[in-house]
Amino acid sequence: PHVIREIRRQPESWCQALRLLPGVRDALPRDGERVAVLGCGTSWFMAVAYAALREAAGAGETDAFPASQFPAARRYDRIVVISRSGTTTEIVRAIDGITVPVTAVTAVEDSPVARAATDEIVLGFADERSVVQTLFATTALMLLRGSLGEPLDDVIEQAAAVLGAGAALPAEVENAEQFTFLGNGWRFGVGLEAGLKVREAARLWSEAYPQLEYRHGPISIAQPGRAVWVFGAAEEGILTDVAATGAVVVADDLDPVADLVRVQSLAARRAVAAGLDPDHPRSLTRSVVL
Ligand code: F1P
Repeated sequence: PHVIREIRRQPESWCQALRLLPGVRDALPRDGERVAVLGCGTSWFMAVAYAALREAAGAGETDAFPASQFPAARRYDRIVVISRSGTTTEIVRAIDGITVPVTAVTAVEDSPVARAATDEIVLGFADERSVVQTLFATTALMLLRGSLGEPLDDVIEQAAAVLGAGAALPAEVENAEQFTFLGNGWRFGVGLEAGLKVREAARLWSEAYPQLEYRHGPISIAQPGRAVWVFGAAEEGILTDVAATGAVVVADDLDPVADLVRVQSLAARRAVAAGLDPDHPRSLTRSVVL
């Protein structure tokens, strides 16, 4: 499958994106600007992660929306749109007629989204053959993390180590029938993306919540044979509550994006093991155009 090759190319692609950073700074939000970040599907989840990171970094108020839900009457200083294809209808519609600067992060230069934007960051080297996004999404997020001044060498090393180790997950996790991803702040965005990979590629049920939200009902379906995967440090009590249900818990101190690479790889392996083509999920096209 293409997706397996694309998953493996991620660390190298992130390095390439970070080298671009000095040249694309002018296209990125300035400190203090009030920013809305829009995307659909995977790109929305990357928007959720970046918005939380930017706000936590003190760079300015930042909101993320699925492009179809953008409240057009709100006043922002800049809109950032993330779209691999640059053709997604909801994004094209959301930025139509917008008068503030629009930064597009895309894989395709000559696309409707790139043409409508005032500034574009084109990550052509991170474009993918698979319908399921892995490489473009994480490359966009790593570039945006780099733009906030985060040191990322360790993350790149962790991801390379994850890929080198292959299937280093306990059998109970590897074979779980259902997955829940928990994460706070920007890790919630990464958790949403992890869940989407499992649904799209492996056609297994999965879900994601902010950590403490999980105890307000969703934990009712935890049971043996299901996995609960925590991104970032676990809140007090979560691990014991989940363990009491018999579900298997995954919690480690990897950077969430490196941890996402583990989930992507697992989703691709599960797809292959089930005889599915992880490059072409049922009922999904490369770009969703209405
Ligand atoms: C986003 C999208 C995702 C979907 C799939 C294909 O497109 O449609 O919603 O999950 O991965 O891509 P884009 O706007 O990033 O091209």
